Amino acid sequence: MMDLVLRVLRDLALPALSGLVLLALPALATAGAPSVSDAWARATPPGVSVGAAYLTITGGSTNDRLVGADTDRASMVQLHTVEESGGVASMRQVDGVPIPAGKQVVLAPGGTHIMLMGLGKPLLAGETFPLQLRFENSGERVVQVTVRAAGEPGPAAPAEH
Ligand SMILES: [Cu+2]
Repeated sequence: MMDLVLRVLRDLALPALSGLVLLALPALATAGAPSVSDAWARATPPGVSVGAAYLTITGGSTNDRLVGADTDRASMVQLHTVEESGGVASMRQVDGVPIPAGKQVVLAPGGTHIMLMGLGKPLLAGETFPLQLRFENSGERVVQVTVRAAGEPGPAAPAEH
């Protein structure tokens, strides 16, 4: 198999070969990257300009960090955690969420979430929208976020907070 690949490569003209190498590099860079599943958000009522997105990230073959996100639906997107002090829960912006190799990290209501601020229009149950995630080591990736009705628990968060 390798012999065949080498023979094919040898037969290719040099420009085509360098093109192949350019194509192969991004694929190599993302091999073993974290995987993302169950991206969802709760529907927002009319007039409310903030929302949150949640998802499950499974660490790849090396440690990584979620360092940011972006979507056309919101003018500003931040990573938030929820902290409790004196019985009061409050949100705090963080500059990254560690994604240890092979470990599952669940962003869910009551905990770490992706805060969507300045929503141009409400998030409607049943629709989906693209969310771009930025990882420190494995780069950018776009996931589709499913909007769920306000009373509906998320796939990774059966308990209501
Ligand atoms: Cu928040």
